[in-house]
Amino acid sequence: PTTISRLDYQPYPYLLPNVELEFDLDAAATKVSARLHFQRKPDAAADLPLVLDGSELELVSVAIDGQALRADQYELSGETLRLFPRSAAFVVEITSLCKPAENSSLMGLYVSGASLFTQCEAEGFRRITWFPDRPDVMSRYRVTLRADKSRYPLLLSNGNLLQSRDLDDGRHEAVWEDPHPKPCYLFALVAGGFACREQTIRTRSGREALLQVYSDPESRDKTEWALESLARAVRWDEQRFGLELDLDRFMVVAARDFNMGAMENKGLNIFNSAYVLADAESATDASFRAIEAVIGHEYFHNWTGNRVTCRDWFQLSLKEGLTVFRDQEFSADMLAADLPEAEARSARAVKRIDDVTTLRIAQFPEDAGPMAHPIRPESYQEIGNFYTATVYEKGAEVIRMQHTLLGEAGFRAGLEEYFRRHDGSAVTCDDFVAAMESVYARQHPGKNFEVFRRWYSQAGTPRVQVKMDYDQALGRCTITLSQHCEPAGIEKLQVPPAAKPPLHIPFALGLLGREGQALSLQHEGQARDTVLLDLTAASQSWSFDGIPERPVPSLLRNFSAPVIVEYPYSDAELTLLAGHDTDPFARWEAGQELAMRQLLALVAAIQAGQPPRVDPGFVQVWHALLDDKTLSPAYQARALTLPAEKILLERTSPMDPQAVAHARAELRGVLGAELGSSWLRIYQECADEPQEYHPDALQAGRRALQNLALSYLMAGAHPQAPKLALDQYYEAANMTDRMGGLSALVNFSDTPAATQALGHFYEQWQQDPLVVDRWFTLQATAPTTSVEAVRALMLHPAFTLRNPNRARSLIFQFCMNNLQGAHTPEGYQFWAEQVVALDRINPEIAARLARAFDNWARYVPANRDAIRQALETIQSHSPLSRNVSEIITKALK
Ligand code: B3K
Ligand code: ZN
Repeated sequence: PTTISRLDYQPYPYLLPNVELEFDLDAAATKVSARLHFQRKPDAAADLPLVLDGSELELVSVAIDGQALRADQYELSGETLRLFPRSAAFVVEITSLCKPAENSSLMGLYVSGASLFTQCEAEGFRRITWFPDRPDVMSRYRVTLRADKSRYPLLLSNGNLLQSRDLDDGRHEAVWEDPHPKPCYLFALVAGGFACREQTIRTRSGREALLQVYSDPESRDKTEWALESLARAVRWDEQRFGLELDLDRFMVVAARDFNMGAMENKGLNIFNSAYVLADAESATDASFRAIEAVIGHEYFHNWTGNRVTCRDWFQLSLKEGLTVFRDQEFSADMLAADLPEAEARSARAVKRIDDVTTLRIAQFPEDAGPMAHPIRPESYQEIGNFYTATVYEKGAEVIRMQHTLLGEAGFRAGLEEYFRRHDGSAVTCDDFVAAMESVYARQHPGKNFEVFRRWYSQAGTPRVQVKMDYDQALGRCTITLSQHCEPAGIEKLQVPPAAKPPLHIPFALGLLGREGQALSLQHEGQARDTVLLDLTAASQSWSFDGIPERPVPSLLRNFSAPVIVEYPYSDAELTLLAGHDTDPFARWEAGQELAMRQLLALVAAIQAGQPPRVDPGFVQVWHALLDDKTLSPAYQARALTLPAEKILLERTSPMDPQAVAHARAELRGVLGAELGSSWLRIYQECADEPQEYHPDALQAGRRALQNLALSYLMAGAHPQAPKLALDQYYEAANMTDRMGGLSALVNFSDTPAATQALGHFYEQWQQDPLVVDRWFTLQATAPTTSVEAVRALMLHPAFTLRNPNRARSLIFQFCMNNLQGAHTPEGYQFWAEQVVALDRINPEIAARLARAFDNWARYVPANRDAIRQALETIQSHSPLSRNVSEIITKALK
C-alpha cells in the first residue's frame, strides 16, 4: 500500500475551468459522457502527461479535440488514465460506464431504495468518471441528466435548473448549471421520486432564495424541523459572521443509505435520513438537536469548505474543524435563544459539556492510540480513514482556542480577512492561521501564532500540571503551569523519542475563597473573576495579589484548551467547586472528578476481589446537587450523570473493561438506592408538566432529568420503579419519554415485562427504519446482551449489513458500547468476523468498525491477548480493502 505524504504535494499542472457532464441514468449501467476543457498552466512543462483518476469504470471511448484515441494512444493502468495532449488548451471527451446497483460502497453513484444518489468526498468522483479527483482543481459544471421519467421523476444536480423536457420512450432530461467553481468532491446528483417541503426566504441583501427539503413521499410530515433548522442556519450565519447564502436555491435530500451524517455538495446537500427526519412521536430530543446541528454544519460548509476549499486532503481540518466549531456555536446560540441571561448561560454550558464529553469519549482515546495523528495529518494510505474525531472535534477545539485568543469581534475580523484573501480558492490550514494571526498581531503588538501553529503538527493530548503557592503575609497567590505531551501513535516507536515543543495553551483560571465566593483577580490591568493565561513555554508562573486567604483554583474554565489538567485537589476542594464554582463548566467538572475518584476506587476494589464501598461523603455531593433548586434541569441532568464508561476506561491502567462496567453499575445502584426519595421527587416534578411537545432547552432538559431519575430508581431497585417505567413507556406522548421508559426496563430488568415492551415497540414501529434502528441499539447496548443474542438479532428479518445505519445500530453499538458483552473472547472474534464481512460490502464502514479496540495494547493481559488474536484473524483475510488494511496494520505495529 502506498503512503501519501503531506510534504509531497505538487500542484496539478492543468486548469479545468469548465466541465460538461451527461448522464444516461440507469441502476444497472449508467453511461457518463464528460467534456473536460483543460488549459496547461503557464509554468507547467509542455510534455507532462495528463493524469486522470478512475475506479470501477468501464472505458467506452476517449477523444482529444474531437479525435478519438486508439488504445495505444493512452495508458490505462490501475486507477490511472494517462493522456498525452499536444497543445496547451484542449478538450478531452470521455465516455464510460459505471454500475450503481452493484456499488455497495456508497461512494460514487449508488442506489438507495428506488433512487440514485452520489457521494464524492473524498475520492468518490473517480467512480463516476475519469477526472483529476483532487480538491485543488476547481471547475464550473454543466450537467445533463437523462432517465426514465416514471422511475426517476426528479432529476437534481448542483446549482440552477436551466431546462427540463420530456424525451422519447418515457425518458426525460434536466440540465443544471452551477455558477460557482467547485472541486469534484462537491459534485452531486440525485434521481428518484421525492416529496418536497420548501420555503422562500429573503437573504440579508434582499435576494430571494428557495430552501427545499426532499424526502421519501411517506416521510414528508417529518421534514418540518429540518427545513426550519435550515432557515435558522441561514439567518444565523448572516448575523453572527456576516455570511450570506450565495445561491438562488438550496436543496437538502434525505437518503436511507449513507456512510456518514451528511454531505455539503454545493447547493445540493445529501443527508443520512437520520439527520433530516423527525417528529415528536418518532424522534428523541437528542435527534432533534442532532438534526439542527448537522443541517447547520452542512449549510455552514457553503462558506467554510465550498467557497474556500482545501488544497489537498491533509488540510481537511481547515474546513471540518472550522465548520464543527461553527455548528457548535450555532447549536449553543439556538439553545440559549430567548432565555433570560442566567438560563442562557446554563444552556450554553450544557452544550459545552456535551461537546467536551464527545471529545473525551472519541478523541482523547484516538490521541492515545495507534491511529493518533495531528489535526493536519502528515501521511495516510486511505484518506477515508482520516475523517476522525481528531480532524473534526480536536480541530474544532483548535479553532475555538483561536476564538478565545482573539475574542468574538477579533475572530469575526479574522474570518473576514480569510475570505478577503482566499474566496474562490483551495488553501491550507496555514493560510487560515495566517489570516487569524494578522488580527491577533494587531490586537497584541509583538505577539504572533508561531507557537500556536504547532497545534496543527502535534498529535497527543497535552497535560498541564498546575502548582499553586500561597503567601499569606503578602496575600499573593502564584500559579505555575507546566505542560508536556507524551509521544503519540507512531512516535512511540521512535528512538530516541522526537522532541515535542511546547504549545500555545489559553488557560482560563478563577480563584474561589474558602466559602466558595469568587475572588477578583488583577491581570493585564483589569480586575476579573476569570483570567486567561497564555501558556506558551514549558513552564510559566503568574502571581495574583490581594488574595485574602488560601484559595481553591478553578482550572481550565469552560474547557479553554483540549488538554488534561493535573492538580492535587483534596476531595473537600472538589466538593466546594462542585457546589459553588461560578463557571458552570468547571463546576460540572469538579463533580465529575469526584465521581471519577469513587469509580476508580471501586475498580480497584473489584480487581482486588474486595467488596466495593462507596464513600458517604460522595453520596452527599450527589444529594446536594439533586436538591439544588437553582440549577436548570438540563444542567442538573449532566451534573448527576456519572462519567461515561469509556472515559473511565481511559483512566484505568491497564484498561479493564469488565471492572469498569461493574464499577459504574455499582455506583449507580448505590446512588439510586440511597437517594431514592430524592430521585422519586425529581421524577414526579419533571413528569408533572404536560405541554405540547417542543425540543427546546427547557422541555428537553426536563425530560432528560426525568429519564435520568428513572434510570437511577431502576438501578437502585426502588419498589415503584418498574411500574413507573412501564407506565411511562406505554403512555408516552413522545419518543423521548417512550425511549426513556423502555430503556429503563431493558437496561435494568431482564423481566417478561421488559421483553413484552420490546416486542410491542417493534410491532408499533416496524415501518419506520429510524425507529427500528433504536430498537436494535437498545438491545445491542443492554448489559445482559451476549454475542449469541446479537447473532440472533442479526437473523431478524429487519437486519441487514448493507444499510450503514442498521449495521451501526446493532454491530457497532454492541462492539463499541457494550463493555460487558463485547469485551469477551467471543465478543472479539465476533467483531473480527463482522469487520471482514463488512469489508466486502463497504470498506469505509468496515474500517470504522475495525477501530473498535484501537487501544488493545493497554488492556489487561487476558483482553489484550484476545484482541490481538482477533486483529490477526482480520489481517489473515485477503484481500482486505486499503481502508481496513491501514487500520489493522497500524494497530498491530
Ligand atoms: N464532508 C462530509 C464528509 C464525507 C466524507 C465521507 N467519506 C461530511 C461533513 O463533514 O460535513
Ligand atoms: Zn463537515
